Amino acid sequence: MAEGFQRDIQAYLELEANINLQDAGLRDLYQAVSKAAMKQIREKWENPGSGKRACYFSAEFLLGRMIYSNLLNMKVLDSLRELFADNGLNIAMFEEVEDAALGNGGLGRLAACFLDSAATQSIPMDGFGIRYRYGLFKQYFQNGFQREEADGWERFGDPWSVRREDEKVRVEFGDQSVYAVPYDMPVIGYDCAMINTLRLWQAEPVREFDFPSFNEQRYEEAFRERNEAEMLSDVLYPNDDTDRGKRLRLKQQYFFVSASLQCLMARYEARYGREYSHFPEVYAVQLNDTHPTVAIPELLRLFMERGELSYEEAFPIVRSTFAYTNHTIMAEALEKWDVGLFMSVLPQVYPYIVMLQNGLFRELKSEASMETGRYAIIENGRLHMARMAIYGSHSVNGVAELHTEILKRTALPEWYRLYPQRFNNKTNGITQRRWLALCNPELAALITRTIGEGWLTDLQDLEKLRPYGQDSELLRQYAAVKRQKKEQLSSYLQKKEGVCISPDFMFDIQVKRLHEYKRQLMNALSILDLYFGVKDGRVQNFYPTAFLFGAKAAPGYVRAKGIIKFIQEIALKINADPQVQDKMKVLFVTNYNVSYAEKLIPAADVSEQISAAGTEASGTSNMKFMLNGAVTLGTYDGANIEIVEQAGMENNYIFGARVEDLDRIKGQYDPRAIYEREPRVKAVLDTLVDGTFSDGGSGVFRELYESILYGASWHTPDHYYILLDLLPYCDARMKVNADYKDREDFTRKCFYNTAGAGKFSSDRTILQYAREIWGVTPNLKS
Ligand code: PLP
Ligand code: NBG
Repeated sequence: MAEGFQRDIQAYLELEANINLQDAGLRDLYQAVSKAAMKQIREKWENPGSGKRACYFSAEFLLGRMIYSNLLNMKVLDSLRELFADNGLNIAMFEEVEDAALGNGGLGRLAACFLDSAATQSIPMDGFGIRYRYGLFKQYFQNGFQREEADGWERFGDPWSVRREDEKVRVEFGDQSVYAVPYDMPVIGYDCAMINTLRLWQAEPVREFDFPSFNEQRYEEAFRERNEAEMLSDVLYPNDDTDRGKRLRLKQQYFFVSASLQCLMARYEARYGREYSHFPEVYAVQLNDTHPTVAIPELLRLFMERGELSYEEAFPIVRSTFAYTNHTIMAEALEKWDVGLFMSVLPQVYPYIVMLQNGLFRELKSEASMETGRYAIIENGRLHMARMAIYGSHSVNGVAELHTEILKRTALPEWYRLYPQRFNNKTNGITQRRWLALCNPELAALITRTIGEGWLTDLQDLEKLRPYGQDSELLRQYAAVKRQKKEQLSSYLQKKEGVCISPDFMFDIQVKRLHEYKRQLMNALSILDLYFGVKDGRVQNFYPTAFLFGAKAAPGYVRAKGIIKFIQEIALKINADPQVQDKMKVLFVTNYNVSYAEKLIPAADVSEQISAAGTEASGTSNMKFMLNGAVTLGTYDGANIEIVEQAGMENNYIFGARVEDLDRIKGQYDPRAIYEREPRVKAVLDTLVDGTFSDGGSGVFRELYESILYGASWHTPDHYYILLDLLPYCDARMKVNADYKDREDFTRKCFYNTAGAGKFSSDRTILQYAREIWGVTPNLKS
């Protein structure tokens, strides 16, 4: 492949851009390399095989930069590096190309990892979503406050997509009708094991524009239809929980769901006509959270209207088709739609939701003990999407063991009682291609030298590393890799952020969306406690540490933005204090995204995973840190539990209240008592209100202070138990700091984390979905 690939790059440049390799600019090179790669895979891509396919419906795919991972999976990255080097070029130039950030955070990134894993494991699975013109906003800081700007991810074009004009479909709303035009991206498995498709729909007007209005110079009117159509796929909603009640958001959901189902129906009917009973033998549809749940009544509608099936005939087919993944138990993120709004946007779908509700009630009545109220899909003028998702699916899964248990016992116990066999767990995973091979080639090479390259497609192979935990020469090399990644990050930060972070420091990193439950504020308060301790001599022999943060706050989330400002203020103060200069540095990086993650994670010594117990469904950055050899400083929450199970409690730092503890003290939690009792707690919390830091007159620091001590009302102080866990957290932090000084011993802890990460490959996760939910078998011949 490599030779043809190199030839095609040059041919493309000559033909399309009339330029040769040495003289070509970034845009031409990006286009040429990508198109040449597309040519290599075209034939395989066009022949997807005929077996059952899984369809991953997701409003978000946080893909990141595609060029390197595609070339890695095609195994032509090295050959390109050589070709470029021979011509005085460096493939690092493609770092200018924007990430495709068509997702918010964990949920969207999981979808992207699943695509990579399914193609690698030869599982026929296609993704279906929205081709947002603007992905997640770009973040910058002004005087320490987050500001947002539009993210035009297509600045260098989109050579990885193919527009399929002939497969466009109409999508109808109560007040609007639009075209959905598919753009297909190849999803290239490792070593081209399989090439699946990510189909993203773009909204376009049915009429280009209104000519009569145009002639009369009424331009706004002439283009109204176009604007209103394009708006549907214009922008990703920047919340990583739900935008409740937003009409446009509901339209976006129906837009991609309706288009995707029409596409599946057309393919199905080409084979079986309107005999729909075989549908679940051909397609398994996974609903990524409740965002695509309107697919359930929509498919019911299509069967009943097009196939003239009765409800009794159609519903079992629908139910056998869908499976639902829950990604959060946070009440505010469980989608509910106002019935009036829903009816005005989707009048044709609503009657089918009523049918579902009636069907559900009939089922409940036959189970004598069941009381219908707690199950109602339509309740008090609102549609409960999670309830509809559970009723209309044959499988409901959580994303880590603890999370699934909480779903069964606490969040959805009535549903678990009704359908116990439907609930199952699928612990999340990450792709080791992007999150080790690509982002940490130095460690990848060391691992391959030691145990061979099997880990690239079977991460359990990392177990073979374990015996080397006693091999000081290997540990020395492992430590040298970490050092190298820290040096690389350090020079990147110098260039990008203008801040000097010495690679001699310990790197302690918390990167993830900014959310109260993730407790970045607790991290900040604990840094202040250390700072005060170092200054007044309470903390002795402190190993120099760089505290790094990266996070975007939803633009409307005032408290989250206040927390960013607070951390920025702390950074200013500490970084300017000559007394602690050689001990502490604090940095909040700008515009944390997938590509930034690829630089930060391999350089971490400590991975901060400090959510309040029971709130983080799983987490996936925790797995990326682990794989790259950081210890977890975290709570007993989400997948952290499974991480320490694999890597050893003794190789990680778990602190704080557990779910059972919190259940016990619920209702009695009294943060004010802790605040009064513990002078260190009082000292750090008071900095929010005593003038130590400035919130620019916004009042947001006082609001944060009060949210911790009193909550929104007197009855609900701090849902996330920050003061309860603060001192145990500080203690755990000091323990890490002390342990770090024994460099060989600490390196060994890191090493056992890498060695124990095998379980957390998304290859394992996706194989479980395929076998246990979809009944899709890996197609090994392809
Ligand atoms: N945002 C980005 C850019 C990521 O790469 C990831 C996953 O690694 C996440 C968010 C999710 O992070 P977490 O699991 O810590 O919430
Ligand atoms: C997030 C959870 C994370 C989890 C990812 C992927 C949402 C709604 N949920 O803990 O908060 O890792 O989903 O499952 O984004």
